[in-house]
Amino acid sequence: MNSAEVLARQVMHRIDELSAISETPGILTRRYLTAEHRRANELVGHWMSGAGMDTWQDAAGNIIGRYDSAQGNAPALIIGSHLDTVVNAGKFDGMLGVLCGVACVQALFQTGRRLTYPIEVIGFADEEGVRFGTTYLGSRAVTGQLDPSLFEQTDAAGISFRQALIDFGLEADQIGQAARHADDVLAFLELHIEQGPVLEALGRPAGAVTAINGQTRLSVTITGEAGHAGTVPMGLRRDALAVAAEGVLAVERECDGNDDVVGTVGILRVTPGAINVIPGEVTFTVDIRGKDDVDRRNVVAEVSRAVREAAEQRNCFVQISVLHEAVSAPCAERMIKIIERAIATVGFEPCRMPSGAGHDAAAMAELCNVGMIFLRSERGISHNPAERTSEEDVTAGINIMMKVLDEMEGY
Ligand code: HGY
Ligand code: MN
Ligand code: MN
Repeated sequence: MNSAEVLARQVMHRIDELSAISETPGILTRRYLTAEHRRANELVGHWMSGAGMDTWQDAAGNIIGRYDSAQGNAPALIIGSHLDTVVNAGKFDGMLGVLCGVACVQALFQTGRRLTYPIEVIGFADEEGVRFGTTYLGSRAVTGQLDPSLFEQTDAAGISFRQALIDFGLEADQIGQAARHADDVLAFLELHIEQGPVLEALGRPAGAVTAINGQTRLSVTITGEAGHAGTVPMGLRRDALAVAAEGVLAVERECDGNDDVVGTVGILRVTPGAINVIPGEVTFTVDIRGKDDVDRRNVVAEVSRAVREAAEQRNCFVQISVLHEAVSAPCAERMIKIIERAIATVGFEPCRMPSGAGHDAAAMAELCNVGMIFLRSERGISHNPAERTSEEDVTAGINIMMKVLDEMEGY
């Protein structure tokens, strides 16, 4: 086995070890600022130290390893991805990018090689936004873009982001210490699984990402009136779930009508939730993505209008709040070209593709040039325990990333 193959084998074993750290035994769920987040940081920090890096946890709960350069303190290349997961997640989403970054630094360390620039590997603390609904909290702390109003956002148990930081041993008022200055950053590089079927359909292990689609996340609350399922005539009902149903179909209808926009209702909660009670209140989430921000915002406006119209027809109230909005983020042409050349040098046909999924690179694009390497997802499956990338493709990813590091010396 050559060194990349040895490192890939180690990455696969580490993926298994890291994915065993979960809030729920038997499935993988690891949310921001939980005890499992802390354990994951400790384990990844240990691996970073073993790769010759100085390590620390920043004021937002990101775990960071730094491998210094041969000379002075030149701007650092940041390699990163996230360590938090969705509910019942796959084990490659986010973690693979962090562990491949550690593997590449380990390859340099084991051969005593120092580059002309320092490398920092960051395990971002919260990309998925599962706990507080808004994403990129870790990477936005690094770019200095965190809106202080987010600290009052609460999780499903009613714990605020502010309190969760305190419980984790951090302070909301000090999160600004995690922010980096653009002058200290050469660029940001993220390796991530594609989470879709395109590379597999092309028969390629890797691709260069051109842009990360913009996204809007909404929380919609419909308030009607709970009532007896047997006695209230249909015309006198204020059925909140009937309104929500119209909303779910509006998301599907408005996105169906636009090739570049996708929409999902991932969570829907009915109160009081009894078989013989007319639903009095329903809360559901909407996730709308698109590469064109104007298209995406038009779809959001159309969905909002349809929900309000359905509510009016049923004498219900609607509250629509924007949990999160991220504009579409382009990858830097120079980084795309370097990644394409690296893919070709390693022996594969390069290709370019947009990312329908959000990534920390979208947040980091506010601070510096970003580039993303996509690796093939088997059957295009992700956000699902069946999510998988082969060891062979991980070997290709490590070889590609090493070639990118070589080229970044001239960036
Ligand atoms: O939701 C996403 O696009 C990403 O997995 N956070
Ligand atoms: Mn994800
Ligand atoms: Mn991800």
